[in-house]
Amino acid sequence: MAGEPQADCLFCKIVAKEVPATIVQETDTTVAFRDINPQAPTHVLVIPKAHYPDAASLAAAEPGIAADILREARAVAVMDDIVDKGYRVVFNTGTGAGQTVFHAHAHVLGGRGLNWPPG
Ligand code: IU
Repeated sequence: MAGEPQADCLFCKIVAKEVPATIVQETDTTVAFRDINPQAPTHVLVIPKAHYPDAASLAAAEPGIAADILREARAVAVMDDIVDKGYRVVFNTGTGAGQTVFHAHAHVLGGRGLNWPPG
């Protein structure tokens, strides 16, 4: 069923604390943890506890939780003190855009200059 944990999903296992992660924030609906392969001094993933394969399907089914993700992304930036310098929130959506884990997640990146356009 939509939103239910998936047995083969790594991020569902992080939500369930079955796989370790450096969790920095947790709410009723979201978990934020440091990316295992950071691309910037701050690289945190904010994920919904509910399983949706990407941000678009999350937003369609649970717009309130999609908003929670954006609010928590900002809270990560405040926590890591990167708001003044600027930061980026990225939802890779689809294999062609670089999505490799099919549980919706926002990348929060900052702490260094970020180029545009991204690669
Ligand atoms: P992507 O947008 O789906 O490519 O992002 C997946 C991210 O999940 C990527 O940056 C990985 O480094 C990160 N990640 C992680 O933090 N812990 C893990 O065990 C695995 C991937 I697998």
